[in-house]
Amino acid sequence: MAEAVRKIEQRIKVSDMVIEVRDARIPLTSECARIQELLARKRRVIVLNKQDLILPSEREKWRKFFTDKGDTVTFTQAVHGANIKELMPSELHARGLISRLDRTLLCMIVGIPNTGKSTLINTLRNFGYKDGKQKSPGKVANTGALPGVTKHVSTIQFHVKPPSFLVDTPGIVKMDLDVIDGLKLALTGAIKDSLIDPLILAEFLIHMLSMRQSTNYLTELSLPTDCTDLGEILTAVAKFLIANYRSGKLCKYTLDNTVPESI
Ligand SMILES: Nc1nc2c(ncn2[C@@H]2O[C@H](COP(=O)(O)OP(=O)(O)OP(=O)(O)O)[C@@H](O)[C@H]2O)c(=O)[nH]1
Ligand SMILES: [Mg+2]
Repeated sequence: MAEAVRKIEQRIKVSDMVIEVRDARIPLTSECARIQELLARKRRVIVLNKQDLILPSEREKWRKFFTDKGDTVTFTQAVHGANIKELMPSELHARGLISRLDRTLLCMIVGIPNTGKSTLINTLRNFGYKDGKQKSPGKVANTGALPGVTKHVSTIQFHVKPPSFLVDTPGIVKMDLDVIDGLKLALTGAIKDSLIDPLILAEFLIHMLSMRQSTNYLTELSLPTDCTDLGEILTAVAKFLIANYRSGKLCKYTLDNTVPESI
């Protein structure tokens, strides 16, 4: 990882600008902390991706927060291309993120794991080629639901005129994570599931949902809306499964074998 970070830092220094991709569900915790100092000295747009996973009202609150701080932000849904136009060279120029449109553009994509960096690259490339009236080139960057898919730094063209390139990079994890940040990152898929006990993660989720008074799931489990006890919730889930089996909603399998198994 140290080697990858060193390479990324070198490439940032020679790039025109940086797109830092964060997860819209954790706009602060998903900052690329290990290289923040370097990023603060570059022209940068903070892309808050996975906007589909937060409420529009939250989006506007966070947009104001970043804009008031002087940051340039764009909310995207990379999988479906929402707001991708804001990252095209002409728009980057209009927003003061690049100074010229008559020469080659090199743009670094950085972020913590699993924020959608590679997905964004594929979408930008498709959009960029269409923008230049070129045939859609298809997917080039590997993507996947688990963190750590991209292992190497690679450069990908995404626009023809001006010739524009994106540099895909492996996700950079913060070194000294505190417990709460670790749980938020695990819950949003930025760190591997094998590193955290799912029961601890579920308890954290229950706590967060209760703080946001988002407790419809408890009503569905016939539990009081102030229940925060994981044991009670797991028992209610067990009862829910049994009741749904009995009513035929879960599945319609017979429990007996047609032919008794031979010994
Ligand atoms: N809901 C939602 N999912 C998305 C969005 N963009 C990407 N994803 C999903 O997020 C997961 C991670 O996407 P990647 O593009 O591989 O993420 P990455 O940042 O390149 O990940 P690493 O290479 O592991 O650092 C995939 O399952 C994508 O389909 C989005 O806008 N909304
Ligand atoms: Mg990737």
